[in-house]
Amino acid sequence: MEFTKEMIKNGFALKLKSLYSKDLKNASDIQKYIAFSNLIRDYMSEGWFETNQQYKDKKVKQVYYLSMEFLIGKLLEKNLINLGISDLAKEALEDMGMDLDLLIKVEPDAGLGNGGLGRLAACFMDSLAALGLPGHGCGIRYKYGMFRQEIKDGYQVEMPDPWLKEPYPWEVRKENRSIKIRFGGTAYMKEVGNELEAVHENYYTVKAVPYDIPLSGYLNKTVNTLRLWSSEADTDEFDFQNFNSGNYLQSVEGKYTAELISQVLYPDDSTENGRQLRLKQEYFFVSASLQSILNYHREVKVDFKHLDDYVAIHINDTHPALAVAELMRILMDEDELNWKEAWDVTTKVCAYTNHTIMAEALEKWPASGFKRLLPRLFMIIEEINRRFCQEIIARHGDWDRVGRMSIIENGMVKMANLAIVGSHSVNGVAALHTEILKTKELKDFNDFYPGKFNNKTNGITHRRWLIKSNRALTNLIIDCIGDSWVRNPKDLEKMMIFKKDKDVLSKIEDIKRENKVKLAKYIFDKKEIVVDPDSIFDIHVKRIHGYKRQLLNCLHILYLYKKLKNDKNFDIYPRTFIFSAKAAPAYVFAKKIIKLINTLGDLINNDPEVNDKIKVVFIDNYNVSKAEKIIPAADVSEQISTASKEASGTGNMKFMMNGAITLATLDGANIEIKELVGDENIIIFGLTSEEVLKFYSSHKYNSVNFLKENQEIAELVETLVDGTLGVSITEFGEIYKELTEKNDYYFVLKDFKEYVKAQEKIEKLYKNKDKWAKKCLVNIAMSGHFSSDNTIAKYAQEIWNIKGEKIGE
Ligand code: 26V
Repeated sequence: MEFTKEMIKNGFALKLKSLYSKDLKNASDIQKYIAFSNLIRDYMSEGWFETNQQYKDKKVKQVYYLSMEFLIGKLLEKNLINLGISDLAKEALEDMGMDLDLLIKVEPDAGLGNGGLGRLAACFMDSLAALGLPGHGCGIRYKYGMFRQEIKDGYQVEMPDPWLKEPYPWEVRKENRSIKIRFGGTAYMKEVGNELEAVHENYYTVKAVPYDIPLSGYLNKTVNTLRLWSSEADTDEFDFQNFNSGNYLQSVEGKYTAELISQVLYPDDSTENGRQLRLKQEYFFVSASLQSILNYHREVKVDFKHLDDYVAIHINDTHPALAVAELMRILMDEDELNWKEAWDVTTKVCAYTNHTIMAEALEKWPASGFKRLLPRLFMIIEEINRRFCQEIIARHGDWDRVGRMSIIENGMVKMANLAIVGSHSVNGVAALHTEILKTKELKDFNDFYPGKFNNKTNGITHRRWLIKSNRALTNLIIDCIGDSWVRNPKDLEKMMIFKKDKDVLSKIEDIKRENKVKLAKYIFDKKEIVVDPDSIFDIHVKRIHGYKRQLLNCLHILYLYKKLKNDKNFDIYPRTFIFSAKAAPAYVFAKKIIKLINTLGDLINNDPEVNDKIKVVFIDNYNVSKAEKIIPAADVSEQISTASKEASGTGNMKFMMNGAITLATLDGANIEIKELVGDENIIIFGLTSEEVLKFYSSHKYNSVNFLKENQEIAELVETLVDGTLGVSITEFGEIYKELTEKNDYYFVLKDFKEYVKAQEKIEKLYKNKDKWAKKCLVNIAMSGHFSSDNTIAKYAQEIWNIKGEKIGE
């Protein structure tokens, strides 16, 4: 489609009229945003139609990425960039006396995810479409996404996020594609002639209604689909009967319980809390997705014995692992494949990604409740397991091994084991993580299935994390090396020839400073804290978790504060420590860390003896849009997890792409960043993963003894509970305990000295502006390797076996 300014202007005015009977003068901002987004969605509809048509006509193999979370953020600007009309749209609106940025601002940030895992899914969707790959997302349309965080008196307070309060212009409800999902009842096998037939009866059904969101590719005609399922009462069934018999209240209750399923995203990204509804959510969206995928392929008349020629199902973490059993169910119970045929094709279709080795995040369900909720699936899983265990015994004759590998063990259904057994590929998300899976956590499985395990290091879409979020840097790069990198992100490496170019280096510095000024202004507007854009912006943003060690950062700040207070000769280069992060509502320790950060902020920012040297800022309600504001302003990227614990990290890549220097442990993808930029362009410190794992297995680390031998650190730890911080001495008792009685599980104390040294190194390097800018440039130049385009190309080739499809050709 050829776009013109006139077309946009007329189209917009028309939309306002048709949707709201309003013109520009009397429409509200939100109405303008909705009308304008509606117009942009119309522009995508031709591509959307053609894409679907072509996939169908040519029966191309398509991948369906099943994920509990899609942290897609705002879509308007992304879609404008992908259509290639962001400048045109801006000018068109300007002609009408309007500011495009205002419309962008009022769009709700779709926070249908917790953190890295959900954002990765969103980056992957962007890359699939950009590469013209036939791939779609399947997930849940949560009525309430990730909670909105408010800070009151330094504490996190969770507020609901009613992101669907206003109509969401990017989605299309497809009522006619609704699916029925069965829960409860009883299941058994019945003899029919010579065959056994599965019977599932006395179940109740919930209706799954799909809402489709178009996913545009970058300057191509591909528009894939993100299909999110919403749960509704199935009014054809029990509800209707109740209604008829006058039992109105019960029918309303039915509606309520059905709607509950897709009501809210679980805000715990790893802890064990409140999971009753979770299994229901998982089956709900897995069953809806698989039924709809198979309905489609039945319509296009695919031979299900060769389903793997047409379909790949990706299991994003264990949350959709039920896909294995659900696919078996449909193939056998509805399409009459026998067990062997169904199993053969299921394992060829499914692939699984593991995103964590944190034991508490590995899902297990009590078998009894599982059986009650999903009796037919439970039967299938028992049979999968029976056959699997038989094979283990046949091969190894080792019952211990059976115990470790069994899908059902000790009355629990282990989702990771189900996903591994039912998939042809299991991948980790960074080289180290995959290595740990293969040699430690999942060693039995790796021995049993040689070749099944592989690595796919995570990536990020450079279209959002550079082009969209850092326009000035994007323009500078294009001035320097042209724009081939936009399609081939590794071409960013061409920037390396400017390593010694004073002019380019100083432009990089200017852009960084400009971004810092903008963030400083934002911080002042929101928090009334004045921060100096010429100080080092040292940024730690990610979910709060013990292993991510925000506490290590806090202790370092406290250390600087004490030194500045007590030692008149101590001087440092001014620093602004910026944090932004949500804590799981039930994770008490994490919430205390937020209070600690804010307490440090109050203490330090208001103390004239230190506040020209250090400032501490906590930015509320971290989400995708905040990340886009914060990351381009970073000088230092804090990636300081306890080695072995952070599977990959993706924030690390976003910072690098925006020219921050990574301060990191040898964990997750930090290791790969180091290999790319070289030792002189990253600051590494701390225990290695081997050392950490050795300490765990040998029990040789004792934090109380450690504190006895390290007086200075011991004194520092005491300040948490001696009143120095100006709050009750019990306030941080939990944190104190964590470091002492609980033996400092994440090695905060053990790594402290090295962290301080690493921070001193940062300071020294920063003072040499030219050298620092050169390091920034190297980081930017090498960051293209972490574009999710590369990651997705590997998934496509090595796991899914799907090919790019040029739409309209
Ligand atoms: C687990 C649970 C369990 C309780 C209910 C809610 C919930 C939500 C999410 C999770 C999964 C946690 C795993 C996770 O997010 N892993 C992160 O994945 C990123 C993308 O691969 C990776 O960069 C991070 O290092 C890894 O921590």
